[in-house]
Amino acid sequence: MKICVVTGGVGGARFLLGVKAFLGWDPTGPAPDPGPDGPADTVTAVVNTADDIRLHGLQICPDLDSCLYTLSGAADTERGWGRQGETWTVSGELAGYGAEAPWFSLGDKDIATHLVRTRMLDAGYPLSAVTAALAGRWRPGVTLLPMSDDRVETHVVVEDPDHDPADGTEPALIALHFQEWWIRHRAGLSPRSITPIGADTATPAPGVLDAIAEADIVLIAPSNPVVSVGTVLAVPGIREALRTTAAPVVGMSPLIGGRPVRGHADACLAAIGVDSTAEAVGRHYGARSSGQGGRDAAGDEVGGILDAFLIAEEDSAEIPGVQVVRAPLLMTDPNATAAMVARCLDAVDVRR
Ligand code: GDP
Ligand code: FO1
Ligand code: CA
Repeated sequence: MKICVVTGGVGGARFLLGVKAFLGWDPTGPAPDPGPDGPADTVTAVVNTADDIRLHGLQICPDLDSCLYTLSGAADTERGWGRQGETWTVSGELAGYGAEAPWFSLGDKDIATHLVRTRMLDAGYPLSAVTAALAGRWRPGVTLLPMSDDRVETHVVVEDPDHDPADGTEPALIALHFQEWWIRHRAGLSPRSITPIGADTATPAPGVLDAIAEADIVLIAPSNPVVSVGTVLAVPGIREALRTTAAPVVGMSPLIGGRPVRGHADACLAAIGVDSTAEAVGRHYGARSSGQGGRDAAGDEVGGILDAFLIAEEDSAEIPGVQVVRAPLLMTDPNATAAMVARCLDAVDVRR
């Protein structure tokens, strides 16, 4: 069967480990060799690239790299990003020079990935080709497609944190790159807006629309609904592809008991006026069927993308036009996640 997954980084990568486990694959190994009539099963991930950042002249793609490293067993599973067995010599030296963004730690092994990627990009290869080349080494088993080959960057508008309230003026508004807001400020500055800059003129990367159209099922990973899933949906054509594919579309809540399992999705949801509840996230994604709206990051009414939505057993949700399924939603290990995948298929009567 063909499974297509819309995903961000750390959470989505862990979800993809479960998709591989569900198919009986080694979660951190390559896909099984295809039989004489081609592979029995394929998994294609449409990965968020709006976290990407250029630092020290290097193009860094956090979500693609989290998927690449996690699905090949090279990731530091505790941190969730970057390589296991990492050293930080170059990063320390960069800080010694007062180089930019000391709050963004770059591991020595990780830097090699950015050097190879940047060289290929500078030679004119699109990000999708670069990603395929990097996957040639790591063999993640899942086909990793950037959502777009065009530059899209999430920026967060906040009140200037250096503003001195005593000087009696209003604080200025400044736009921070998502990574600075997320890491340096730990998402602690309340966002006036979160915008994937460049999304409106971006086009889906090669293979993205086909992967969605030809899938037997599309799964929306329990990724950050705003800065991982929302940014993918912001690329023109992708939301429409999800609304029109013959495949059922099943999502799942990244919140359990009203809180993100990790990270700051609640701060992101608040920025777009969505409550941190499974129900609110499900309604935000909206129903494919009755056209009951989802809303985009700007809050505009747009067609919904879901047929079904998994929520944790302790939660409840009423989502017009969407079948709600209660299931254990903690991705404690690939097999637990595989059980979630099985519940997604059951919910929409998709058989292996
Ligand atoms: P990022 O791009 O690195 O932030 O990672 P993602 O956006 O792909 O995933 C982050 C989201 O995954 C967070 O909002 C978490 O709440 C969610 N998440 C992480 N672990 C789990 C889990 O075990 N279960 C569920 N349901 N969500 C999880
Ligand atoms: N996350 C951090 O919290 N601190 C870091 O210093 C950091 C460095 C970093 C370097 C490369 C990379 O691919 C990811 C990195 N991340 C870091 C994670 C990154 O912020 C991710 O985008 C988030 O996990 C949200 O997607
Ligand atoms: Ca991300």
